[in-house]
Order: sequence, then C-alpha cells, then structure tokens
Amino acid sequence: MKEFMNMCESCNPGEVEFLQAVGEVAESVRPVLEKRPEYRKTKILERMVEPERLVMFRVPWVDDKGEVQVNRGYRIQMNSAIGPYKGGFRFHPSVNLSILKFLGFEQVFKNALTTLPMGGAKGGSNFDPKGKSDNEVMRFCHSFMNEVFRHIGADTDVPAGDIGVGGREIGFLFGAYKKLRNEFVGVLTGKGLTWGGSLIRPEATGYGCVYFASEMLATKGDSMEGKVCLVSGAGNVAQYTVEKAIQMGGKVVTLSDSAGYIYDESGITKEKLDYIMYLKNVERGRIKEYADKYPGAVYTPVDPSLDYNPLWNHNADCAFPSATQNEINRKDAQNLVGNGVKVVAEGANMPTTPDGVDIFLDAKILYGPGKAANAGGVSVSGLEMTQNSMRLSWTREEVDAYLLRIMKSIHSACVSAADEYGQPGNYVMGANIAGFTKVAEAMLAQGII
Ligand code: NDP
Ligand code: 2IT
Repeated sequence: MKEFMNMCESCNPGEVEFLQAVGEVAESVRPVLEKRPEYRKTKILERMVEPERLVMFRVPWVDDKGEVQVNRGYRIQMNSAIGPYKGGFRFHPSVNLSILKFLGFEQVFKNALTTLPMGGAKGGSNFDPKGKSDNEVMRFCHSFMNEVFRHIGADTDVPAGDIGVGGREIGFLFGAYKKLRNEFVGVLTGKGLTWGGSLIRPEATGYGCVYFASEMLATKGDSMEGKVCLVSGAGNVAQYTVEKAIQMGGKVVTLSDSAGYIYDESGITKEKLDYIMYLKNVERGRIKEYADKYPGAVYTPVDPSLDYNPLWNHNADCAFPSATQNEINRKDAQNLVGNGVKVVAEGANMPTTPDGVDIFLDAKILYGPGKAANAGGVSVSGLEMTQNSMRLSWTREEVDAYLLRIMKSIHSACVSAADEYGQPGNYVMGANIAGFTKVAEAMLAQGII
C-alpha cells in the first residue's frame, strides 16, 4: 500500500485533496485486495486512480464593462465501467485539478452505491459567480459550454450542479448545448421542471442526507425526533437538510457561509428557512443578514487566527457539514465528540480531514461519510435521466419514495460490507468497499481497458 501511495504521489505531485481521497479509499479496500488476487493482478486500483480522460480548456468571456476575462475550464471523466460519466460542475475561485480529481474519484464510488448505472466524473471552473450579474454568468456559461459540449452527451457524460452551479447556471448551460448540437436531450441534470427537470432534484442531497442520518440512528433504536442539529453552509445542500431535519422533528441551530455563521438557539423554523431561501437564492445575500432579521440569533464572523471552527463547538446531537471539503479538522471533531454528538452525516464531499475521521471512528459515533450520506443528489439525477429517457415525469411522492428507498439501500450496503470485513459500524470502510467492489467487478469483466 505504501508503494501504491508513493506511486500516486509521484504521478500527481502536489495534488493534496486528490491524494487525501485516494489514501482513504486505498486504506479501506486493502482487505478486499488481500482477499481478491485477481483485483491486484489486473491493477484495478492503479487503473481507478488514473482518469479515463481529462479535458482542460480556456473559457474567455466579456464582462459588463466590456473587458475580456479568461477562466480555466475542466471536465474529468474518471470511470465509465458501470455507466456513462456522471457528476457535477463546480464554479468557485478555489477550483483546481486536485480538487476536481478528488471530487471525480469520490463520485465513482458514490455513484456505484446509488444502485443506478452511472460512472463518475466532475468538472468546473475557477470562475466565481459571486458578485457577477446574470448576464455575466450567462456569457460565462455559454463560453464554457462552447468547448465542453463536444465531450459530453446524454449517453456519454451527464453533468449537473455543485458549488456555484444551481438552476440558473444549468439553464444557461443547457441552452447553449441545445443550440450547439441542435438536440433536446437529457444531457444535464438539475434542469427546470418545464424543460426536463425532475421534482425533488433540488431537495435530494439534503433530504437524502437526513434520511441517511435517520437510518443510522435507527440502528440504535433512535430517530431524528428532538435532535439538536448543527448544519454548515447555506446553499442548496444546507437548505434542504434544514427542511428535512425540521420535518423529521429535529431542531437546527446553525448555518454558515464563507464569511461566518449564525447560531439561533431557538431553532430555525420553516418560516425562517423560507426567508433564508429567499435571501440566498433570490437576493443572493449573506447569512449575516439572518441575524439582522432575527435578533435572537448570533452572527460570528470567521476568525482566521482560530485553529478550529466555533460552529462545531456547540452542544448538539447531529452534525451535517454541508459547505465544502476539509471544513472539520481534528480539533473540530474533538469538540463535536466532547459535546456529545451522536451522528455526523456529511452533505458536503470530504468535509472531514483524515485525522478528524479517526476521531469519529475511535469514538464509535454514527459517522456517515459523504459518498454514502450525500448520494441522494446524484441518485435523483439518475432518476431525472430515467424520466428523460422515458419522456415521462414522475410525481413528487414517487421520486421522494424512490430517494428514500435508495438511501436505505445505500445504508444497508454499507452495513453489510462493514460487517463482512469485520468492522461493524464503520461506514467509511462499508461505503468504500461496497462502492469499490461494484466498479471493480465491472472492470474485471470488461478486460484491461
Ligand atoms: P452551494 O454553492 O449551493 O452552497 C455552498 C455553500 O457552502 C455556501 O454557503 C458557501 O458559502 C459555502 N462554501 C463554499 N465554499 C466554501 C469555502 N471554501 N469555505 C467556506 N464555505 C464555503 O453548493 P452546494 O450546497 O450544492 O454544495 C455544498 C457541498 O455539498 C459541496 O461540498 C458539494 O460538493 C456537496 N454536494 C452537493 C451536491 C448537490 O447536489 N448540489 C450533491 C452532493 C454533494 P459562500 O456563499 O460564502 O461561498
Ligand atoms: O457531488 C455530487 O454528487 C453532486 N454534486 C451531484 C452530482 C450529480 O450528477 O447530480
């Protein structure tokens, strides 16, 4: 394994996030590789860490002042053994090759867990939609699609949203694809309801994450009822995590953005959540404004001199990190465990650092890693693809019932794989092993390719 990680480091120098994601999966699947010499002989893991294809391109566009701007675009097609490439686009100034490769790698195993036939991919740009006008975002999206359209397709690669890419961006991207190819097909998911989108797709990641937390609690005869919850982020995943947590009887007391967080001891009600949705999705405002509107809430700006995030230092039963990677470090994990957290369900991708994960595993709390807990989003994307192929739309109730079924099935796949390898309750090993084995079997059947 050491030799394998050395090889990865020398092939992917400086790609910290990618190597972090690979290291965790490699460690988890070691017993599988020991048991299955054919996986070692055919270099399954060595092939999985090499993207099948990687496209990097220039994205030039003109801003509202008439000035030319240049961004970098990416699409990383990681693995297509079990289905067409599938995974979101992220638009954020921090985007680089390492971040998108880690996201693409995670997506391969996540998609395998969903029970649906989807390979793994990720893409995006260092473009920052914050502070841009709708017209600027449109011109950027059109230019981005001007290149990426030749690499994607309804049966080839189906992108969706992620950080900085929501309904508005998917609309502009879809419009450009349709014009360039002259075809109306399900090439993107997260589309609007009148042009091929699926009910429950916006809700799916957050709802799915709370369903997963509830399944974990059920293994201890417990439920979400009365649970105090910490949620980070204030975007798509965070908003619908709050909605479902409230519906299931929980009380959510925090939300955040990259500038700070709010703590509302009395709990975020449905009415307050409606305000947050308007603030974030329509006005594109900041979470600080919540504390101005609801004086009972306390806003704490980010303090870069701290080596921990105070959001994770409140008494709570459940934590739903829903902002970004590595937002829970060792100290945050210690604070959460010290304050009595019972459940951590990751809405974000890889939000916990490896030493933070060790704290959760050692404390034997219910810890659901992102590739299992947040798989509801891509699952309903898969269902959007199904509806597009059938040229039919299912009802809210039908899609939600499907989502719940899938989250239960992911939960039981994790539990079974962890039990089989002698690590009961370890959802990290369970998720990695179950996802890996499905993809490995397909790769084995398809030969050295
Ligand atoms: P959004 O863009 O809707 O929201 C992102 C939120 O996270 C914002 O509140 C943003 O604050 C905050 N955030 C982003 N980057 C940082 C950062 N570097 N530091 C602190 N805060 C940050 O994205 P989503 O809700 O869609 O995505 C959130 C997470 O969930 C990501 O990890 C994503 O990969 C993951 N995910 C998303 C899925 C989906 O279906 N959308 C599916 C599965 C996982 P600010 O406004 O200040 O930037
Ligand atoms: O990380 C993820 O799973 C997503 N951003 C959703 C991907 C998708 O194709 O719906």
